[in-house]
Amino acid sequence: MKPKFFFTGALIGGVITAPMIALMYLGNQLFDLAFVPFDVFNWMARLLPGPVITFGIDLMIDTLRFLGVNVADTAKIAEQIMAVSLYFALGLLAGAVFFTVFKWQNVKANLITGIVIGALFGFPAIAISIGMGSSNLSPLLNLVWLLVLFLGWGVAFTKIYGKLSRYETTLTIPSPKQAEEAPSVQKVDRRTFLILLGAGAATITVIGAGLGALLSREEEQNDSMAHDTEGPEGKPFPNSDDPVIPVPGTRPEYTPVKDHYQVFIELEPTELDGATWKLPITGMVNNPLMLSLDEIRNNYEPRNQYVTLSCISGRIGTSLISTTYWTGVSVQDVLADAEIQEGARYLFITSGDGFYESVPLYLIYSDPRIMFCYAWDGNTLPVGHGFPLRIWIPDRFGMKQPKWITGLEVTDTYTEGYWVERNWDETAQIRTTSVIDTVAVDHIVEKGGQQFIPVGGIAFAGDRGISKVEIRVDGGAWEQAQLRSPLSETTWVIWRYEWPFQTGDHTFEVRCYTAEGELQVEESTESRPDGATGIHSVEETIS
Ligand SMILES: Nc1nc2c(c(=O)[nH]1)N[C@H]1C(S)=C(S)[C@@H](COP(=O)(O)O)O[C@H]1N2
Ligand SMILES: [Mo]
Repeated sequence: MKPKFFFTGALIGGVITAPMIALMYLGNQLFDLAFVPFDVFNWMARLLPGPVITFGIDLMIDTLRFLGVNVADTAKIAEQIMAVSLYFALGLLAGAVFFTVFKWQNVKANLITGIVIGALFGFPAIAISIGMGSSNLSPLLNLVWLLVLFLGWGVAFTKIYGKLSRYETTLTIPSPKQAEEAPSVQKVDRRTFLILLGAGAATITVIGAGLGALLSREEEQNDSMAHDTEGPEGKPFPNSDDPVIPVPGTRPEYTPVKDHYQVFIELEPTELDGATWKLPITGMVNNPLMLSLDEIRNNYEPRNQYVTLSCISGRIGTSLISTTYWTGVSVQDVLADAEIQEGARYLFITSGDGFYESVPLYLIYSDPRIMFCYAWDGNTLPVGHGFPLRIWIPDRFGMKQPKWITGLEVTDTYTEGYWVERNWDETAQIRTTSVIDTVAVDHIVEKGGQQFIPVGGIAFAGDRGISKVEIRVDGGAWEQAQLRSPLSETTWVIWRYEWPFQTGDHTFEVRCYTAEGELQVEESTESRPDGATGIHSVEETIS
């Protein structure tokens, strides 16, 4: 076996796998056909043990941060690039292995061998992809489409293999006569063939991927136009007449839905069909239920709540925190209907993407605000945020709150949630935190002949309220900021502080207290396992 065969095979594998990926992508964007690279990646992520995944994610995030990339925006894209690269590498490997075996065994390249290797490469991939069920089309349609692609891959492979072998034999053992007559012709032919092949593959890849990208951009634009930034249901915000105005440069108090941070375990949000979706409530209940989305909306009293949601993996000053208006029904009401049996202790929630979490029943009984949410900002819950149903639990990080709920089981046994199993904190209570969003050097205010620079940001303590925010500059004394009344008792608080102007390099720091007067943890800790702590600071040169 020569390494040369291996490399030639890998090259062929690459030349035919790239257009195949592009065609899959195009099929996915046009018709929602399966995109195998993501399915294989998601499948591996489910199979691999939690700590390996966590390590991989941490490594990726650290690499991105090191490169100075905004992690919130790009972590998913980096993961998706990894998924496509992995699949491409599998294509190279398959090409290399098949080529080497063909050469070694002197296999005849014909339609049959093409179909056989297409099937060998394709069947595991097709089984995984259809098994993951990421496409909403019928499995049969996907099967036919993927068979065409993979058998096409196999046949293309044997065609190229056959051609190359022919050139090789005519070139390596030329009869004297042939060599005299047409050496250059054959050489040009082989080169021309390779160039044509490369050009053909590149063309299909670029056109397929380009069209797909165009289509997906259009989709995004449509998405963002569906939601606007005004108050929900056309009503004014409850704090609209508060005299404390956010400093320019402070993040929006009410996050436009399209800008709400998103976190999910798979490569893409999970799409569930709202028309056929039903919520089964099973286990230790006297009256098992099977609720449609309409039944949930119509049979229970709706509840509305302004909510700030945040992710436990964010560092101090993270952008993985957002605020919107949640509508749903009290979990207490739904469980009352199901008639919980004595001795039951947990509500085990499963999700369409394989996510799961246990919620203690005592917590649900203690807080009627805990809701099954079906609308955000007055509109149907967006796909990326858990359509058709998600749970909200006040004062808990997002990791405890499944989206895309597909099942509820009332039980007396405890099962660790998806992220708890992966070494994150079991309770995951919100960490009291405060952030400086802006030192507004371009918005100097004058009062009584003195100039001030306004400084602004947020403070958040779950549902425990914020009583005080303090700022200090260059390690001086802590000074009290003004607080704007929040949208609700479960959102962040916007604060502002006016600092007597001084030129030079300055360090601004912020800290806050809960309603009960508890100071946030000032010591710096990592987000794992129970949420980052520490003081947020900003450096600014003022001239
Ligand atoms: N089914 C499901 N629910 C989930 C997750 C997930 O990956 N799958 N991620 C959780 C995490 S870690 C967070 S921070 C929140 C994020 O919700 P959002 O994407 O709507 O902001 O969803 C939570 N619920
Ligand atoms: Mo999260």
